Amino acid sequence: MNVFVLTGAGVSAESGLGVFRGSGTALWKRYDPMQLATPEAFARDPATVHEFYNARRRNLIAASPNAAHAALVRLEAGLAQRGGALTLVTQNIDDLHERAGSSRVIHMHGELLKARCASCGAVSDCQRDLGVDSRCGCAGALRPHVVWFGETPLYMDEIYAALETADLFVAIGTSGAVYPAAGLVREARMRGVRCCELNLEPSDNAAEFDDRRYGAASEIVPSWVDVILEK
Ligand code: BV8
Ligand code: ZN
Repeated sequence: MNVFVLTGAGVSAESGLGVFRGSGTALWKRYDPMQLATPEAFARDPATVHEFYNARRRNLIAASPNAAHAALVRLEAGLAQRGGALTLVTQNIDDLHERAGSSRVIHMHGELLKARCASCGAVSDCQRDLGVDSRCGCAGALRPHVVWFGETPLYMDEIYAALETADLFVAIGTSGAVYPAAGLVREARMRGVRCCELNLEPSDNAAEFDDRRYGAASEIVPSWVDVILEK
């Protein structure tokens, strides 16, 4: 059985990372991601955008994966033992899936712990604060390696290819508000794939799902994985 999982900010919420919509932590009251996660904001006020990502990077480094991340590691191993596979696509820019032990994570919106050079495009690991003076070896300016609104998501060809072989599509902890990520469930349905939503509350595209389970990810994801692996 091949399972395609798409995660959003809700899967990292119980690890203390902010969600974009709904009740947020203090960090999100100070900054509006919709205003700052754009190339225009970065061009206009790079120092503030760097500060926004520096605060999230520090928060992430101090955070830990939760039971939902761990359950997806168990799912990956369990499917492989049965000759199947897990494709894990995330909208999140955190590395909590990797730190929990997931072996292949497709970050369609980039990664907070990486930086990209505006001149040569080189992507490098980044655990420290970035600023307007941060430079690449080629002397180009560094920006967070994340996909901002208006920019093209990463790995889309690989993502659509994985949908071709999926037996089940599961969205976890996402509001279904951001495209093209929110359009993936419809792509799955058009291919006749069964779709399931695991979230705290109904997402904007809840009607597109065949099954829907609501609750905190750290509770409903482990119990859902138990059901999948018992089948
Ligand atoms: C693009 C990185 C062209 C930066 C992010 C139609 C088609 C195509 C594009 C558009 C379109 N309409 C509009 C657009 C433009 C735009 C868009 O979608 N705008 C929205 C606002 C309408 N899209 C883009 O610009 C994208 N680029 O379209 O390029 C293109 C198109 C197709 C193919 C090629 C090219 C780029 C979008 C990427 C932006 N970057 N992140 C950063 O992180 O700072 S998006 C950012 O917001 C996140 O990455 C994430 O994707 C999104 C937030 O969504 P969620 O993850 O769902 O998080 P959210 O807070 O919304 O929801 C959390 C959910 O969890 C909630 O439902 C909550 O109830 C639940 N929850 C909370 N706690 C828990 C929980 N669940 C379980 N347990 C809990 N404890
Ligand atoms: Zn460079």
